[in-house]
Amino acid sequence: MTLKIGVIGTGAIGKEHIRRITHKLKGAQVVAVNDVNTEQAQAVVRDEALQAEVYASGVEVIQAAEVEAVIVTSWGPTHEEFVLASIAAGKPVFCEKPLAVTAEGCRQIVEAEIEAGRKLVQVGFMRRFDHSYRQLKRVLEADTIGAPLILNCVHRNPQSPSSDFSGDMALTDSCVHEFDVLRWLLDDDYVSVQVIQPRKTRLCDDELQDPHVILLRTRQGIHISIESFVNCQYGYDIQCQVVGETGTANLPEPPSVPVRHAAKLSSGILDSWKDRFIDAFDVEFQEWIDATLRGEMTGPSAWDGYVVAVTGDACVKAKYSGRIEPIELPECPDFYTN
Ligand code: NAI
Ligand code: NAD
Ligand code: ISE
Repeated sequence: MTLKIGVIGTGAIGKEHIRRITHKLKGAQVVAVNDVNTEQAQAVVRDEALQAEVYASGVEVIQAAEVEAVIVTSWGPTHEEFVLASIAAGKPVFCEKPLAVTAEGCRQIVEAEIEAGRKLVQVGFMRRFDHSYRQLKRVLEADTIGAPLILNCVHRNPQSPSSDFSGDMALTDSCVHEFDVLRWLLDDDYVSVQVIQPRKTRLCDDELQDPHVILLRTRQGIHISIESFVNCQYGYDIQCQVVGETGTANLPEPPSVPVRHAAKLSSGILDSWKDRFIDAFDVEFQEWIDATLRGEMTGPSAWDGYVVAVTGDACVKAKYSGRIEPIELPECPDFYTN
């Protein structure tokens, strides 16, 4: 069986996902694409030799008869409309993060999905599929270092991730990956947050505060510190250390050959999320394709997207109030606990 997919948004990550589905993974074919930049959509069809129709709008992709499932990789502010339209069409939809740019938008998606009566939405939180995060989770589940007490995390990009990266996107668009993967890792939820604005780097847009330090507290009382530094210059660097009662556990570093040369010992650091999470994206999409063909939805849900958006909103509030702000979530609906 082959899952026939429509892709909306053929920019950086849309192209990456189209290539992996077409050339690496099994069980799916891209049959329809759209981008507001039509030439870009046409170029990807030509360059990847796709047998796919270029549609004039995202909604036409969703409604196309040959499209059985949808991938949304357009800019964040467009996601809500396309996810709601996919639910209305009864089609499974994989949406890159963020699910919507406001918590209210995510809540509407949650309500529409519950109303539709079956799980259709998966959010692109690929770190849950990353081998190194899965290894770290196994160490915690085996109780090797006792109960987790403190997490020290780092999310650094060499430069701002996109040309439209502005305002509080470090909190609402970039650290969303930590917000998702850490509650998954700990099987916990957040209760409060404080955001610290350290001395600002000179090597970024004048408007942008960079770096930030985000301090989260969980229901179990675990203290999490996330340094977000999106213009660190030297590379793409993701770190996570868990301090437990009887030891510590670190997220494994991506493998790199240690080189001894010219009186130096060195090893490489990656420079993009594309390479750091290349295997995670492959696993994420193969699992999504397989589950969708079985009529299931097993990955990060619309509820997970909503929780992350509520956390992002609380971060923004805490940044400007300078205070510790509560993170208040309604009870998770039964629909998402089964
Ligand atoms: P991009 O700017 O390279 O691509 C976005 C594409 O969407 C552009 O080609 C744009 O023309 C198109 N687009 C915008 N509005 C549209 C609309 N209404 N209809 C159709 N197409 C539209 O951005 P990039 O880096 O590919 O990011 C896309 C999404 O992927 C974002 O939501 C971003 O947050 C997410 N992303 C996720 C990553 C991850 O690690 N999971 C990494 C990078 C991006
Ligand atoms: P991008 O700017 O390269 O691509 C976005 C594309 O969407 C552009 O080609 C744009 O023309 C198109 N687009 C915008 N509005 C559209 C619309 N209404 N209809 C159709 N197309 C539209 O951005 P990107 O880096 O590819 O990011 C896209 C999404 O992927 C974002 O949501 C981003 O957050 C997410 N992303 C996730 C990860 C990750 O690690 N999971 C990494 C990068 C990006
Ligand atoms: C980008 O959009 C991503 O999703 C990357 O994974 C992340 O590391 C980066 O900071 C985001 O902005």
